[in-house]
Amino acid sequence: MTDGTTSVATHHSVCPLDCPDRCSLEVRVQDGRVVALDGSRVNPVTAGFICEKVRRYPERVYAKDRLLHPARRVGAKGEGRFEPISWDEALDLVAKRLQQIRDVHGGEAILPFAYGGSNGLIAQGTADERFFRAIGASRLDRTVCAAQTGAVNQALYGKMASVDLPDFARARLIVIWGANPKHGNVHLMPYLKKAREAGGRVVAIDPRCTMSAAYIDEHLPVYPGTDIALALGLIHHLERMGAVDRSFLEAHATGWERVLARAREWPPDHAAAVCGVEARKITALAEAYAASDPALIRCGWGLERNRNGEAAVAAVLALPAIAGKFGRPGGGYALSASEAYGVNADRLAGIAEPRTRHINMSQLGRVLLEADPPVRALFVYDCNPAVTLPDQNRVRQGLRREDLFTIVFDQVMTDTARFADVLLPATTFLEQTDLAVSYGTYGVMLSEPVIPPVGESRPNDEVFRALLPRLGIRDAGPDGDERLRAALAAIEGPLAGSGEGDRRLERLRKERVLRFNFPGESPVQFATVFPKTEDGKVHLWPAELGDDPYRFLEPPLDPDHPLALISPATDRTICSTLAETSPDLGYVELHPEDAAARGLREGEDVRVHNRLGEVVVPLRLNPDLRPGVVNLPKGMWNRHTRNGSVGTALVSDEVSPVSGGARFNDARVDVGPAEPSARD
Ligand SMILES: Nc1nc2c(c(=O)[nH]1)N[C@H]1C(S)=C(S)[C@@H](COP(=O)(O)OP(=O)(O)OC[C@H]3O[C@@H](n4cnc5c(=O)[nH]c(N)nc54)[C@H](O)[C@@H]3O)O[C@H]1N2
Ligand SMILES: Nc1nc2c(c(=O)[nH]1)N[C@H]1C(S)=C(S)[C@@H](COP(=O)(O)OP(=O)(O)OC[C@H]3O[C@@H](n4cnc5c(=O)[nH]c(N)nc54)[C@H](O)[C@@H]3O)O[C@H]1N2
Ligand code: SF4
Ligand SMILES: [Mo]
Repeated sequence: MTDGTTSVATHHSVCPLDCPDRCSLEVRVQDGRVVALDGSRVNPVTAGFICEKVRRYPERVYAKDRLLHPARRVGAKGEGRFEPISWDEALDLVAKRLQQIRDVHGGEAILPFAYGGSNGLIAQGTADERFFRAIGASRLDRTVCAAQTGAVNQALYGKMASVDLPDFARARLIVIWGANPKHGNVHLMPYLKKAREAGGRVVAIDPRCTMSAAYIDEHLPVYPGTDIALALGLIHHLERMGAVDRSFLEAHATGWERVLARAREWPPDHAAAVCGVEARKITALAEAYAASDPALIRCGWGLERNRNGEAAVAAVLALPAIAGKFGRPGGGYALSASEAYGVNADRLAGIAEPRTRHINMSQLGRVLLEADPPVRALFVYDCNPAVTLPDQNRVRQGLRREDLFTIVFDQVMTDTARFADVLLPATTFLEQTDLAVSYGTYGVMLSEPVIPPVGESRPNDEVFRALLPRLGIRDAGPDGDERLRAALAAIEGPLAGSGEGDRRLERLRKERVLRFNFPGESPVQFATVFPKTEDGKVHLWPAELGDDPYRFLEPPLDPDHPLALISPATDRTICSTLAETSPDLGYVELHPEDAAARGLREGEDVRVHNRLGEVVVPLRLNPDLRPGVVNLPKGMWNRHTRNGSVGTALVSDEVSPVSGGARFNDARVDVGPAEPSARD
């Protein structure tokens, strides 16, 4: 406007990032630019507040790293030099190369590569999936997160709906096991406080203490990868105390005798020697768990990411069955809310899954270098594999292959984007339409654009819809409101308005959220929601988990690299998203004793290393970390470290035995001065 007035408006939106909280937002737009985001009350658990990182989201929308035009590589692979081209040129080029590769080598030579960039139902699994299924591309097994917890929950409970956040306030004992809600699930925190105000206790099991005394009563510093020992030690003591709920188990479970027999091999003293938590604390927790009603376990994702992950999650999820903790609000377990509903992938894609080969995403490096027949085209979107996957150096080596045609479709110039042959600019959630489902709260929300696309960026589904006819597939699937209706119809579960057919979208537009309706307010395990196994029972020794679901594998022993590496989430990023807005993300944490033993001081540059790689970053001392454990934050970009490598460079791409899940918290490293010679 020329008269000096400004236009300011507030719009509703939904945060689609890979975070369980799924906040409903209010977005302030001034003269067509997003100036501020905050929480709204559309999703009741958002309660009007959001995390600090998404408050910084306008920095991403208008970042200097933002991709504004399609572009073609002009420099060497990975160098990051590009020239702008038009969308038509870009789409024609992508279509031509994919068609050539498919004609000569078959569709399986093409690997779609997408994970958690956006949790919206439209952004992933719709037109993109239709495209890759139609051309017979390789299938991607998504194992980089929650593969182990998902497989175990499926095997034991057929996936049962989790206890909802507000019901945490009712629990008398909450065990936060391998989760860090302070950073990764911040809307749980008020309910922990409420539970404590009502006299409940909160115990955290984690190699580092992340929460203050305002939120937790006790912290048990388990050694990484040994939760199976701790959980079996608890079961052992429960049996010794006579606190096993045999009548529940007889009526509702199978395989429990075998679990009890296994736990008899784990008296608390033995468990303590393995997991590093004192025996008296193990017995005290078992006693508190037996005595508390309701008692609730929040199982996170920190404990799954090692060789014993599946066994540990199985033993942890067995606890509420063994101790008879189901059947009342606030009792049982919480893992992922997505278990309350299904999304019919075939319906969402509008096409059946082809019988093409499966590729484990956690092994991208070795796949690019060794797969036979080779992968010749890689189409990356919603993902930043150059930094987020195990064995970073091998991934980079694969991405450097001259004969690999790589398309990267992203919002900003990520470390992966630098390896592209063709770059496609994506809209952010503020510029596109989506349906937001959640793995932490129970509702579906609609988010519609609040600003026009920045630069020439486009939403995922628009791009794949434009590619479909270019590869000769005439039916590009539904568009506009039809695609929203189709996506709503693909949701299987007790979603509000299920009988209303096509009117459901109008209701969603008006009310902004459709809740999942359980009898009563929220799911109560074994009262209103039940295992979805075929016989409705808990399978405590399920065949799906192999011949010995509770087997303990010795952690790695490497005298040259004695420290256990963990790399959990921080409050700065969601995975690697928003790392560009956080220049000080690069650091490593050590316990002061471990630093002193190595003559290392706070703030100096140190080298974290093992046989796979090294990371040079400034040192931070953290007395809340268990001695013997090193913490390198998840989500760094190469620019955050002195040597351009991140924590995943130290993580092997060996995967978990049952579900093929990544093992980010299973590496061993040592830490030394950045320049050893200068010290001698
Ligand atoms: N701010 C923020 N929020 C996020 C994310 C993010 O990157 N940033 N990521 C989102 C995603 S994709 C996910 S999957 C979730 C993950 O959320 P969480 O379940 O909280 O997972 P992590 O942050 O990986 O790790 C949780 C805790 O497990 C501990 N831990 C590590 N190894 C072990 C172990 O062997 N045993 C036990 N008991 N604990 C261990 C870590 O120290 C950490 O405090 O968070 C989501 N929310
Ligand atoms: N060291 C370490 N690494 C880890 C983990 C760990 O514990 N430790 N945990 C792992 C976990 S839990 C996860 S979930 C993975 C996640 O790893 P990734 O799936 O790689 O997630 P992000 O790093 O967030 O990258 C998502 C990308 O998608 C882009 N994006 C967002 N929205 C859209 C969209 O609508 N369209 C398109 N085309 N692009 C979009 C974002 O800009 C971003 O670059 O990381 C894993 N990596
Ligand atoms: S990242 Fe999580 S806490 Fe932050 S706004 Fe998004 S949903 Fe909310
Ligand atoms: Mo994740």
